[in-house]
Amino acid sequence: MTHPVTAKRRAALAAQVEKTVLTTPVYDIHTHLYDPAFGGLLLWGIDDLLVYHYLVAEGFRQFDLTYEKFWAMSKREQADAIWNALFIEHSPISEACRGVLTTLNRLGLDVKRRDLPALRKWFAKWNVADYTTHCMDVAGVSRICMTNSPFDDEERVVWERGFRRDERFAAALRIDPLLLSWEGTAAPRLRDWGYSVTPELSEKTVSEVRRFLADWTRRINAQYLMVSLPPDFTYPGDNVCARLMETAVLPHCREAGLPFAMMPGVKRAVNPLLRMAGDGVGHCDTNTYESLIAAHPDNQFLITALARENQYSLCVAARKFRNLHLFGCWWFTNTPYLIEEMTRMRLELIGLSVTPQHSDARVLDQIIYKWEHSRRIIGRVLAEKYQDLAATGWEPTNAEIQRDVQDLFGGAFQQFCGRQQARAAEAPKRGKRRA
Ligand code: FIX
Ligand code: ZN
Repeated sequence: MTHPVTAKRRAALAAQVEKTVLTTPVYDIHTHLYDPAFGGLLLWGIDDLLVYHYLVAEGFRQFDLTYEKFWAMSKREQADAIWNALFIEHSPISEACRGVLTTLNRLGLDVKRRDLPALRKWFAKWNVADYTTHCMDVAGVSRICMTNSPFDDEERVVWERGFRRDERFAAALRIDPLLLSWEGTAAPRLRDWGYSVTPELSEKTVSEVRRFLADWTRRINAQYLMVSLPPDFTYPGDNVCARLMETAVLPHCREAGLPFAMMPGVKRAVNPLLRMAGDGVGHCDTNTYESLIAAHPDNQFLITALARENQYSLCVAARKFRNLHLFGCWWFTNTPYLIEEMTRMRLELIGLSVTPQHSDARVLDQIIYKWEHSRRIIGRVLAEKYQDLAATGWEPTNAEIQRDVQDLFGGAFQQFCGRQQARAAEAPKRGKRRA
């Protein structure tokens, strides 16, 4: 029996899905935002929006300026240069430019006047506490996960001093220097901080690295550990990164009941003259990640890959490994065309066991545009999927749609994290039974 879906029913389904995705609160699981207690580390406002490194990279394609001249400018001067080059002298159609306009528009500002001084005036009347709440309300974001690195000197002192946590901000322990620059950076720093480590990964050193991870996990109440990886990282392999992962990071994650998030495919400093805007992309070997995940069935892994070329094989890997959870459209893939492609591919291959987006916001206000743009795309793709189901006679109820969207916007992620916690809670009991 066929179930022809009338145009009216298709439209009603699309409207219901759109309403649900636009109103369901989001847990933004990876950002570079900070609890307001971190003071100046939490960026916000028009100048920070304009000097976002995505726009710096685009600005240099139009500027008549040397790198040195641009970097010698004040933040306000850099913002002026970017505004002129990308908004006044050309139409701001790139995703990062459009994002600034969506943000301003949703904040109730008039963008058509193209009046940067007036915009600055509007932002100047806010204080950070009220503005944080306002942005989270406008964006529909209920919880924000930070990226927290003990190797960042400005950030570390705040943790060490202690402060009252804003419960809307969760923490993630970022460990790139530990895994990617052990001898040059991490080992000497750990020694300075009282961990008795040597460049060689002796048993004592590994146990001290675990003590360091445990101390910081506890101090920041980390929800997961995280690293970004170059495209050529290999596992198994005789490299320090793989050895530290195996001997210290993954055992620590099992013990602490936390997933390990990996972000493969970033080539740091392809053009160092661009500073933070100078990183590039390379595709990674999915075999490495399959081998790592297969060798550690008791760990839970989160992955977001930078290269478009890796998205399909990672979806297939996620079908093979229940301890792998894919998340987000990271950085250069956080563009409408690729979000739509990736979301469709993921929903078709792994259904709702995925977190289709994170914002990666570096400036608070960006959560407004990043979520608005992604919600609409996710809604479109999801509506199409429900319409396909309706054609079989399977009518999704409003409650089912709501449940599914909640899963996509943080629920599935939290269930996935919960499994590692459950394993950690079980482990001592298992040990006792064996003894
Ligand atoms: O490594 C990361 O977490 C990246 O997201 C950043 O390094 C990058 O600069 C960024 O902001 C991408 O969106
Ligand atoms: Zn990031």
